[in-house]
Amino acid sequence: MMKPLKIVLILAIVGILSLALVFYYSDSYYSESENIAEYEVTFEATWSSETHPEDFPPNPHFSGLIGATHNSKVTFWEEGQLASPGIKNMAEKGSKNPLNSEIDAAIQNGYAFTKLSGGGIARSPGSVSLSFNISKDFPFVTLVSMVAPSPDWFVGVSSLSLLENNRWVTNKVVILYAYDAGTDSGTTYTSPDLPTNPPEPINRIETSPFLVDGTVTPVGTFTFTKIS
Ligand SMILES: [Ca+2]
Repeated sequence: MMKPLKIVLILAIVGILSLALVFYYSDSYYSESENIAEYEVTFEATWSSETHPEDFPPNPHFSGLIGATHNSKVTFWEEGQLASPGIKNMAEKGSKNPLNSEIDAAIQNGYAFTKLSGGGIARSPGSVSLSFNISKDFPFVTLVSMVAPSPDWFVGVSSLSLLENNRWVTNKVVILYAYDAGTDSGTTYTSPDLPTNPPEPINRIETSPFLVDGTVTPVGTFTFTKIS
């Protein structure tokens, strides 16, 4: 017969071990399931003749969304930096190429995880959504669309982190202002092509036609929502 004290001791050890096991597995299960998240982003365009009356074009639209999830080793565009060929073509023509190739190269080099490619907005105001996967090793999202028609104007986010304190954000709203890619010097929506030579750094447009009654007026929002 074992002494009651011994039995209690054994039971206590077994109890602690199984508790530790449960914690170990629930922790790894948690990390596993949370390593990759799925998000939906909705581009809500508000740009209209009411918000931006000056020279407002008759066919206001936005080109197809294009972007990537990536790590900090790659930047596809940044205010104050020159536009890549991909950003130039997106901003001037609404083309996804060669930005597509720049993203593919980043994926091949291990700097990007997923490519985001979706529809545009055929007529602004309007909205469009797309969903994508993102990983904790690649927690940044870059996503752009051309303000069209325009010389080289676009909206988007660059290296926006969806991870805060190692947790996925459930909802994030980004107010979108128009940027100038610095590659065409036209000053109105429908200006003829006028290449900027040499190119200038990307900058937020704080003048006409986005300066409305003394306020730089946004053209829409991106809303990122975690769906799983
Ligand atoms: Ca320009």
